[in-house]
Amino acid sequence: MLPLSNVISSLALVLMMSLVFSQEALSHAKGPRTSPEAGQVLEALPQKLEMEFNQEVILTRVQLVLPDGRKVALPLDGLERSSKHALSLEEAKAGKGQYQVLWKALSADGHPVKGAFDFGVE
Ligand SMILES: [Cu+2]
Repeated sequence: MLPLSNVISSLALVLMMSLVFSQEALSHAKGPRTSPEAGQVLEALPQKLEMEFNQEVILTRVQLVLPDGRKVALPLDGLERSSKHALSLEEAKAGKGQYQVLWKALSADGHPVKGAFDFGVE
């Protein structure tokens, strides 16, 4: 017969493994693929910023840092849960230079995710 401590450690191992696998199944959002892409140089600011994640997310904040350093909060699409978001850049026209996007989102697993990338207009 197995000593009780062995049984307990086996049970603990099984429990840990199941936690690891459930985390995998519900892992948080990766990406996003964006348009404009990171590092892209454009001739003009596009009308929309597009972001595509590997799962549905809720965007909680997206800011654009303009070439002159001003930060503009982009209007969000409500609290829509989607893997694809397209935000208007109409309010952010600021000519040539380097732009930075700072974004925050809520993953399907409830974890906040965030990122930043740059693109240029020449
Ligand atoms: Cu997560």
